[in-house]
Amino acid sequence: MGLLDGKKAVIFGVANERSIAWAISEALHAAGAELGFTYAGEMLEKRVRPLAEGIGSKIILPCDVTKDEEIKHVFQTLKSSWGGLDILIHAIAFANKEDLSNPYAQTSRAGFHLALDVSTYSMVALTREAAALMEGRGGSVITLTYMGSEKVVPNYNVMGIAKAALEASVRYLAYDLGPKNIRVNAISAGPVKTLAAAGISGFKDMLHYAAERAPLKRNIEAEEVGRAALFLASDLSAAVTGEVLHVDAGYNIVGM
Ligand code: NAD
Ligand code: IMJ
Repeated sequence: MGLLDGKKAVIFGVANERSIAWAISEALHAAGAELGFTYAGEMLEKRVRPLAEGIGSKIILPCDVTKDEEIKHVFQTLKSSWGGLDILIHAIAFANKEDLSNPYAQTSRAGFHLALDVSTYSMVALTREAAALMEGRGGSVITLTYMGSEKVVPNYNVMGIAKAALEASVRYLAYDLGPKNIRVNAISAGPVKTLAAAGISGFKDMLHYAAERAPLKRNIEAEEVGRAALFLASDLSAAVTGEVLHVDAGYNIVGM
């Protein structure tokens, strides 16, 4: 008996086996959930398809979240194949590389729009579609955020603004969807060496810095985010909604 036996989950944000979304997928799969996956463009299909097929997934679809028609197609397929949905995982973020190195004040209008479209609005669009498939059965929506929304983290820049808006979206979506027993929460993860982190100059130093200062005196593992997501996806967290759960070895609580 798994915590998620018979549950259907769709995962947005797997790029490779290091993705936080993949660690979450493994945790949900081990608990008995059936998973569907999307990938952002043909380049990533060759990475995502073998991972997904390896855990028996049948639904593997392209979805660039800046394209409404691709989002629609994903949820139409989920409706015809599964007839409903229980869990949505949103683990997507993107900003132009130069906007993560230049001073924040230099962010262009186009760069600002792109970061908030991909990293923030996508959560609203996907949650709206997911909620239609969760009608009458309830559900759990989970997104990924980072402490750069609450405090200045050098170079996080426009992503910090996108994550602040994402966390506020979690609260507003939780309020809207609560009456349908659809819960909406975020996990604020500590730094993990994924594709989204690999391109950041000085990332290794950031890992050391965080590990030295965190109460647990270490960094986190993606699997630990997976287990927190299992909690938020399952009935263990039945009364938790609108929450930002920090999975960061306690780093965020430290003032000095
Ligand atoms: P990752 O690179 O493995 O995942 C990011 C995903 O975003 C990729 O799968 C990519 O394909 C997807 N994506 C980008 N643009 C897209 C688009 N237009 N349409 C659809 N998908 C798109 O890196 P990750 O670290 O696993 O990131 C997942 C989430 O976790 C992100 O929201 C990130 O902000 C968050 N997060 C990461 C860390 C960290 O240190 N790695 C810490 C806290 C939060
Ligand atoms: C990203 C930038 C600066 C500092 C950072 C990060 N720290 C951490 C991250 C300290 C942990 C990773 N993170 C939490 C992200 O959300 C990353 C998002 C991201 C990364 C890239 C790199 C490649 C690119 N665009 C990106 N857009 C968003 O071109």
